[in-house]
Amino acid sequence: MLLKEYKNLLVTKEDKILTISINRPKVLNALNQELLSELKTLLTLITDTDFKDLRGVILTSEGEKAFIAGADIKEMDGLEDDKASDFSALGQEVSLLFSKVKVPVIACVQGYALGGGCEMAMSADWIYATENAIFGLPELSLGLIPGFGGTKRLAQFVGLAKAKELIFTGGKWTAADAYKNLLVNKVFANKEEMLSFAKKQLLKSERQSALGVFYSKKTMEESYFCNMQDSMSIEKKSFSAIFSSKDKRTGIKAFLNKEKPNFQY
Ligand code: DAK
Repeated sequence: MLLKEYKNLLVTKEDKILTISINRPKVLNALNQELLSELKTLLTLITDTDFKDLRGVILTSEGEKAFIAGADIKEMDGLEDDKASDFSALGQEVSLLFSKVKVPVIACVQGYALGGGCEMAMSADWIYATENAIFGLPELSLGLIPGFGGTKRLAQFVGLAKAKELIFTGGKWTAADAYKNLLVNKVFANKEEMLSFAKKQLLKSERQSALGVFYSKKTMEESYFCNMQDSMSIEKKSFSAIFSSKDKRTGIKAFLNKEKPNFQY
């Protein structure tokens, strides 16, 4: 079901890891509405997929030069003013769907991640990059502003002042800058090393309770912008939910018996 043919995406699955590769390399993987609609369809299917079949998702792209060079500027040129809100809504919907996926999602970035591309990367749970990666939100140079959640998410990753500086000045960050500013978790010499490390990290969750990963992600997403008291309430709700699970009994019993847990939720 997940592995059906898409015009603008390559989707593969190995060891319960699903890899989504954006596939419009001739235009540096620019995001047009057709591609975003395909991503929406695929991510909706993924959010309904159980941990038994899926332990992690990698978002990457085809071609050496770019992860995604932004929203498709040629398509935007022909976009009527009253359709801008639909376009923004579609991009935002796609970016929000990543947070609903029950397993970790890692963006693996090589080359340009600009505008909507940087915003898509920031929609993942975390970002890895190759040394040649370039990040930026250059929308202001086109007379626009970021429209797929970038004004919020960049500040979430790097803090408000750094985010304002990058957006207002149209600056570009190398992978090293992005790592220093906490936008990127780790930098790699090449794509193969990056993908192989991402897979290893995702497969570590095989040894964790998948239900624990799901509840941690849900709790962290829901509580990030809440005050401490509301965050505690959200955590308490998730904690109570997992406390009555089979995984909790399995994990505690295995520890007490000095055995390896075999989590099945
Ligand atoms: N859209 C469409 N085509 C693109 C593209 C893009 N974003 N980026 C590159 N291409 C195409 C080029 O036109 C070229 O096509 P051909 O001429 O060969 O047909 C091909 O990809 C190769 O690109 P270049 O020849 O330009 O390659 P270079 O190595 O010389 O330069 C570059 C690479 C990444 C520096 C350059 O291509 C570039 O500056 N690209 C644009 C980057 C950019 O400005 N990105 C931000 C896009 S704006 C909103 C919703 C969303 C957004 C905003 C508002 N609402 C509805 C409110 C989001 C906006 C954006 O993302």
